[in-house]
Amino acid sequence: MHAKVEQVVSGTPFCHFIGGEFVGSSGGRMFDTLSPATGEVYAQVHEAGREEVDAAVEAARAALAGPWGSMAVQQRVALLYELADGINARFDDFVEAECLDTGKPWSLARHVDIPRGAANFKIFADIIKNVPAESFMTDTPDGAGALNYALRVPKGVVGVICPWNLPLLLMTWKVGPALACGNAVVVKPSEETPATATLLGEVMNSVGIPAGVYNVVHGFGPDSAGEFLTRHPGVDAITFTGEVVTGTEIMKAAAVGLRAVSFELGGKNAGVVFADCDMDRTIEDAMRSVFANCGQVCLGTERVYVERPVFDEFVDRLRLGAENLATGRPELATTTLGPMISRQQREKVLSYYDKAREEGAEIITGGGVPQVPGELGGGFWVEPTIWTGLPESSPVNREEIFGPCCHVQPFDDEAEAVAMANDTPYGLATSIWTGDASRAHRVAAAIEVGITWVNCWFLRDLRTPFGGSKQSGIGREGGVHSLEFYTEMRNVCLKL
Ligand code: NAD
Ligand code: 6OD
Repeated sequence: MHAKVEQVVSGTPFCHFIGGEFVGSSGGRMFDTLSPATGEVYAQVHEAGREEVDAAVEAARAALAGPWGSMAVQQRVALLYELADGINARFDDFVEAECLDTGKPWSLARHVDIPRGAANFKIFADIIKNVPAESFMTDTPDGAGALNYALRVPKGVVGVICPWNLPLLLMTWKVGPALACGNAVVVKPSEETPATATLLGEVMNSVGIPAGVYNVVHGFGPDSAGEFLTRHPGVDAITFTGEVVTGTEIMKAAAVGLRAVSFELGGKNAGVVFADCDMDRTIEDAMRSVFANCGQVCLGTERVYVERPVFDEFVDRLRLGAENLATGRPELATTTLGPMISRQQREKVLSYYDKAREEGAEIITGGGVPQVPGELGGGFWVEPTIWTGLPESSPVNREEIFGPCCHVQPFDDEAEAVAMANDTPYGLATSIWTGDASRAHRVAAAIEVGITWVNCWFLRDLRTPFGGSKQSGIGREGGVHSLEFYTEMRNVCLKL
């Protein structure tokens, strides 16, 4: 066990969190979790079997039948505020835990992951507090009338299946609204990133969230905790963030018992740069959208279309930016690029680097593995990479790579750019950079994605609908849209 982990997350190895207690697996099954920055095992984790998943679902159900189920909304809201404050009170612990698990630079976790982890509780506490009730006065033949009003009730036990790229942020993005709406949850964090979900259990207890409201079971997907949870008949709804193929499996599991699903899936997002853009700002945004979190962001840009007159300038400036990124120890302020999450993910990304080379891409920069000295030598590093010259039909341009890389392609007019941006089975996000507001509106309306950013990237207002079109997802979360998923409406008709 890494010395730091013992200070940050109590309980070694990492335990499940069930019914307010940290518990191990009955058979003692464990798996290793690695530090992506060094490639070394840094902790062990209990792997849940059916028994632990059953216990977690039972604990969640018991919580709904207990004080949590009858708690006044104001009290729930107050607890969610305390939870957010509890995360902030242990801010540095969360940063360390997240960075041990992912290898991402501390600066990123400090500015994005952990603040959003806390904000996800406050925003949905505010939304549930202010949601209007729906009611209608109805005419009746006798003239007396009737009052129709809708009750908003929790769905029940929600299964939350999480990915590894933004572990706390994406988990609380689901747990926040689920709890605000009065549900109880069973979370299955990614096997790659068990730490912050476990740590959150400590905060839940410290602020007095009733036992069983938040449960965590660790493990893998198929024939492990993920599958046991999504197939469990005691789970009323499933919210999932991850790959399309996994979503397909989870949808089959959810079909049994006709459980509702909300899916946030992969992307192959386009960035469109028009010649009239503010190039300084565009390069700054494009650098983030391609390389932030080492390209492991579902909203990241892997295809960039640039209007021909500024193509060379854009490519050259993006290259300069990429070459200035610095790998290094996550805690150093000078580190701006972390590793891939795992050896497997690194192999996947490098296979696209090979493919691009074989297909004759012009490699603007990168394309390999950087020299990283010392204890980081065993980490899962790859070079930030930019290509041009590949056809749109290349797998490099069609498949989600999820690495620090992009292909840049020139275009000659707006219609061509829109057609290329839309030529994908995915539909998650697009960024447009232009100085022409009319063009921005026109292009945004024509692009088939859930989110279009104009002259920015990953600028989030948590009240807005969030989700993917085409194969990038099912449903929308965010603001009142989350309430639609995490609650059920029941109508009452009262004859006057
Ligand atoms: P993944 O699909 O491999 O795994 C996600 C989770 O599903 C993990 O917890 C895993 O253990 C679990 N799982 C795997 N198989 C399962 C099964 N059969 N039943 C139940 N659970 C199962 O995804 P990942 O590699 O962790 O994350 C990267 C992917 O997630 C990328 O495709 C990325 O685009 C996508 N993603 C999308 C969004 C979004 O908002 N649209 C956000 C983040 C990540
Ligand atoms: O910001 C969010 O709410 C969100 N779901 C971001 C997803 C990022 C994907 O990696």
